[in-house]
Amino acid sequence: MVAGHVTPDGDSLGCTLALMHAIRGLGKAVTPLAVDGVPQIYRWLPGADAIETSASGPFDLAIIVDSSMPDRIGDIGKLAVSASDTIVIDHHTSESDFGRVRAVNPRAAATGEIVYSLLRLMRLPFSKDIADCLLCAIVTDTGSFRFMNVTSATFRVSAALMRYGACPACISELVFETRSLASLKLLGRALDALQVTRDGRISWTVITAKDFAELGATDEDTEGIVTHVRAVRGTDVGILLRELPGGDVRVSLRSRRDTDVSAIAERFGGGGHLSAAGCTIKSSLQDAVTQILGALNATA
Ligand SMILES: [Mn+2]
Repeated sequence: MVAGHVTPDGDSLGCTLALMHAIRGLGKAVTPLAVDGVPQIYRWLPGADAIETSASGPFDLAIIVDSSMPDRIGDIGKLAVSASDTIVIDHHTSESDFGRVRAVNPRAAATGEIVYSLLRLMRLPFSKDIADCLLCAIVTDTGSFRFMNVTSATFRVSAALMRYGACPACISELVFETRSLASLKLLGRALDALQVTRDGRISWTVITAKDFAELGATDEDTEGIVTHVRAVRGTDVGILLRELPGGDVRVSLRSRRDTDVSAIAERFGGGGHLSAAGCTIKSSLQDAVTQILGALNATA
């Protein structure tokens, strides 16, 4: 089995499917898994319809991508724990030591970069399908090569993937330039509610469960909204707080300078990267705003 994390992104799904193609190329059976299924914007990925949301084990081998902990991959984490052997391929910083083999490099812009290197080291043949999946992983985790995580290695790997026929402009168009009507209206409401802290360091906004229900929005419709929140001139951190139907609050954090938002997210049981992180706070929306701004030493 190959599985990525809950609420999958392009890196998680791209790596899962690239490995599926590579393993099938070896003539071996493989089950690609994503407990939350494939969001609309990633359904064009070659092999996306093979992704299962559950499976029955036991498996000979579990490969976990873009996540270091079995609990980050949801209910199917049990299958990973019970597999005869385990491999973790990831670029998040974490304290976890899950996996007999761990290919973890926090300097990689995307897990796709690491998967590319592993396939190369193993001298496995590349195909356009594999290249499309891995370039999608890189394009999405770097926001089309705009984020601070991009290194010269990111471009070297991407250039190699382009030689197998993968197209960054096509991927960006499919993933970033195409949205549902509900997601654009949700963005409108989020921007309308945008606020900046008294000291001007932090911009934040909220999406209520009512907004969500009125627009008929789905989880994936919140994708990318926090990037707009961070765009306010002079701010270091952008925060999106979304009230979940059950009453908890999902918090997405983005920073643009030296503020380590993963450390803030970890305080609330979440995690992520230096400049992109998230967590869930069990409280009312207003209380979550107070708590998260307090953690960043700011007031509304
Ligand atoms: Mn990733």
